[in-house]
Amino acid sequence: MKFHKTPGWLDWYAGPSKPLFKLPAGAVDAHCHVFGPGAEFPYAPERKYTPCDASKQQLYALRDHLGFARNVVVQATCHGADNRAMVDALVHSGGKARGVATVRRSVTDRELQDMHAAGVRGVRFNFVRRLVDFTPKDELMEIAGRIVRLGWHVVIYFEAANLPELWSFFTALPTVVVVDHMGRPDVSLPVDGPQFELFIRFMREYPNVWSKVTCPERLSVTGPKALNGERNAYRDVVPFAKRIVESFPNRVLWGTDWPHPNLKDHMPDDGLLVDFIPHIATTPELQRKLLVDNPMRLYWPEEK
Ligand code: 0GY
Repeated sequence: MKFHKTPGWLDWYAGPSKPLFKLPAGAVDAHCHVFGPGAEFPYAPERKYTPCDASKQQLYALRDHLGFARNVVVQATCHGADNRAMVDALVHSGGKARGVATVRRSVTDRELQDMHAAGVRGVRFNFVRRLVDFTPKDELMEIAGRIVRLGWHVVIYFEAANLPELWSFFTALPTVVVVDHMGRPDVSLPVDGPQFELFIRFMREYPNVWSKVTCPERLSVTGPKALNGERNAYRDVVPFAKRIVESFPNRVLWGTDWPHPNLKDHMPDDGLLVDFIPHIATTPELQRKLLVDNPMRLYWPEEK
């Protein structure tokens, strides 16, 4: 089937630079996606956008170029609950990729077991209105109750302004809960203001809550522009991510978010994104936890 990408949508950056920051051995890109290719894995009829294709081969070439050892491939909303493209990427990774799926109540135990065998270790619940029509909370809680038995976790995606209304649902989840992109704070607000303090409280009071300190390119107002010729893009996001890394060093993950769905203003250079890491995890110990120890504990616990 031929798909035409949503107008205004940028293609992913084809010639990423080599990062100056040398990733620690065994580093995991813990948030990335595959899109299609649409001819092989059609996009879901209920999708809110049509991406450009981004194949598993292209993802794994980027992994090698940047110096990562492994990937966590997260189901993107353009594929709905059809996990075939993501699962195909896992099975062709030589054991170097694990995944996070989207499932509905109708998923069978057999399907869950097959996904587990392929390397899936979590499900994603999405509360970002521009990306999905919401699934009722009782259905999500039922799914969480089933996947916890497989040792999986729940990944949640929401905007900071919606945390108060989602709080009671999130805090009732019986699994490890991983928040995408720090709960999308408004980084033009103070890092110690009420909005971000609520997120910090969420992590402090619930030790099962983890955060991905990802997507400065989505959150930044100052943008990719470097200062003084240094590779210091997305500077306004640094205080937020750094605070989470330093407050909860054992519950943070990092990922590229390649191929960066829904970006219309600029497409990040993934090499520059990697160079964001030492600004938010400033010591080798914090870097090792963020990039190796934490993702390995969550996604490859049998190797720890
Ligand atoms: C991300 C962010 C976005 C999209 C998706 O599944 C998706 O479509 O996650 C977004 O548009 O903010 O994590 O990839």
